[in-house]
Amino acid sequence: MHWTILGAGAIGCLWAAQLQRAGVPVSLVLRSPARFAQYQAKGGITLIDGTGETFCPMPATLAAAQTPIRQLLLCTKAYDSLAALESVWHRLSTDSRILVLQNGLGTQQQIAARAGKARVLIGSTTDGAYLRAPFEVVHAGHGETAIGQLGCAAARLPDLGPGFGLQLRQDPNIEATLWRKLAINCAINPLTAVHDCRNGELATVPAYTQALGILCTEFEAVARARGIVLFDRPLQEQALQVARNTGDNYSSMLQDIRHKRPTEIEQITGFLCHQADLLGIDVPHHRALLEQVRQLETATFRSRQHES
Ligand code: KPL
Repeated sequence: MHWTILGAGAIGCLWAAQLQRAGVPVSLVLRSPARFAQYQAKGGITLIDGTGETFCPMPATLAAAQTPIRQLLLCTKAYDSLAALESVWHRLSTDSRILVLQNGLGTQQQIAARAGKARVLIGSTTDGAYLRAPFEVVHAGHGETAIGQLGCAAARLPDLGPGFGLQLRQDPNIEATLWRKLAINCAINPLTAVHDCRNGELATVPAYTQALGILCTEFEAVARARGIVLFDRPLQEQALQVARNTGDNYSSMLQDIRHKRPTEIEQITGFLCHQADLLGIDVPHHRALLEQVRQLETATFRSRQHES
């Protein structure tokens, strides 16, 4: 069955290219006429991975088109996902299925509330990918995508065809998986954004490692109070392992700051601070980072306005 991809960032392009390569009918939705024209000039996505470069041609439509959508992969930035969903709402029917794949927490629940839990699948991925240029994606690290449904342990994996080249896992407790990813993102992303450093430096610069340790302890207190089981070792060890494994990379949050784009801080650290408030738990170090990243965003936004 046809897949429609909304959100042509790194993960959206990776999934679109993999589907096309597996012989599954797939198309993109682009929301602005300028992006649509930019895509039409290329006519496809270039996938760069261990097998070399593959050009994967596929059609695209503007969000405002009328073509019905049966299976939607929603993989915009978290802060944009509700607006993105609204832009194609008129193309969805009660039979349409939606797979949401994004960072952070909070918006998945909002999308499930808007569309109805039963037709929304939620994913969490450890695949590493980045855009070398618009619609040209590098699959930099092979991971796994866990997929499940909020409040339902038995949801089935969506039909992606037998030749689909990404690793998938049916997840009976996707909410806990999202919390684990959130824990890693809360420990690594804001720190790298404010220190303008590679992930690996969090494990080699003592002051950064110490700050990461405090963030992990604060996070664990919230997770414990929420009854969320994180990892089978302390969060600090797990986060440092991820920082080392992705040592040469710049976190997605730092990349957003450097490219003067909005970050997902509200859906990552902002979500955690909100949960902590509800539980009456103090998370002063996360709160301080939330403010610092907000200030960085404001400063980069002002400098972008100044440039244009
Ligand atoms: O997911 C990540 C990101 O950059 O968003 C990693 C590399 C794991 C850091 O949190």
